[in-house]
Amino acid sequence: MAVTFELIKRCPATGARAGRLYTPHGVFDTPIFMPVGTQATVKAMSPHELAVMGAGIILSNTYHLFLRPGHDLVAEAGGLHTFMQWDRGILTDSGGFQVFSLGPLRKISEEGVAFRSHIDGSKQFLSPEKATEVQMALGADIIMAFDECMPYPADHAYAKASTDRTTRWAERCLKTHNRKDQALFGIVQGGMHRDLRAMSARDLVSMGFPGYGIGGLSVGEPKPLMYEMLEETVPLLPADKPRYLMGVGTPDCLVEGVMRGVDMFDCVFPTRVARNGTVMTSRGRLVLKNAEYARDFRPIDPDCGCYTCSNFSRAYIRHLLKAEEIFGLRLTTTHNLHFLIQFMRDMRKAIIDDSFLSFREEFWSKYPTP
Ligand code: PRF
Ligand code: ZN
Repeated sequence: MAVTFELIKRCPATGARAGRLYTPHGVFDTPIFMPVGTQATVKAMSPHELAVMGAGIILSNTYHLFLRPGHDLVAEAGGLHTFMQWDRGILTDSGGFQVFSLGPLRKISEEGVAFRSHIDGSKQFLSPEKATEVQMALGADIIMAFDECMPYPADHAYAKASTDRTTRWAERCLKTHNRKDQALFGIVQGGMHRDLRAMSARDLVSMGFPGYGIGGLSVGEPKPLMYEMLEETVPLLPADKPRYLMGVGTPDCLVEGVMRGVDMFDCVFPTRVARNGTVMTSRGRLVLKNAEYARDFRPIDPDCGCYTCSNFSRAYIRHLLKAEEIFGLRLTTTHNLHFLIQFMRDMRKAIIDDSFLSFREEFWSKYPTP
């Protein structure tokens, strides 16, 4: 098996778990946050910098790499790891989310999704078979089934039809997939309907995937509803397989997701907001361009050990951002990624030390209510 999961510790009071993911490109502790490298680069960071801050797996996107530079070219380069010079883990998302974000540019059928490229307007088609072939060519350690991430809200009838189709698509992905050094994860959908979440989880589990994505959440619904859907889904997934909550990565959702038994997360949030000067701390976000930081010579977060916080002040970084110097966004991105990676390490340690609930309590005592 290409990718295996070892469950190391379960929190006695909650669903939280500490585990370890074994891949052909290294062994990674869970819970884990995966930085997003959509176009075969985590924006503004070198692979060396990512490794230094302790990133284990990064996420990249089938949709983008299929359109540009093309999966054939990446395969010719020796695969995505060689092409981008990242020798740790890579997970590719299937395109099932990006394609559905295109709105009027796409048309869904049982066969797959026809869409127009956001780059040149050319006509394109992705199906479960094609998305799987593209991901086999890219060569990530973990690849995702081609699914539909339905819009929110979606009524029960639409959600049922969509979820059943996602399940049929997952079967087609499984049939197409033949790389033994790569794991294919199924993706649970079901909209915001408890019965459909449970149905989706049961149907996918019966197909025996080596791991499960939980999709269709964090699509505009209130957070308590997302937590409720997690509570409906996660207990139905096998305890000895990793669970990955797709597209979620703010500190509050990470704590609440881990408490409900999620092992893996990804989100563009920390890298995207960093590039507009927003940084994360244990007390919430700071918008560094605000005037209040002009003469603030403290680090972003005095408790953070990242390169940025070990060397530079809020006032200096604010100056760089105001002057539109590239180094400013490299510093904010470095901090945000380090912050989340360290946050996951701290949570894992708390789970292992049987202190996860007090970790969560302390987190919420400092963090502003969203
Ligand atoms: N499906 C896929 N990728 C995703 C999602 C999904 O539902 C989400 C939902 N938050 C993020 N990324 N394939
Ligand atoms: Zn920092």
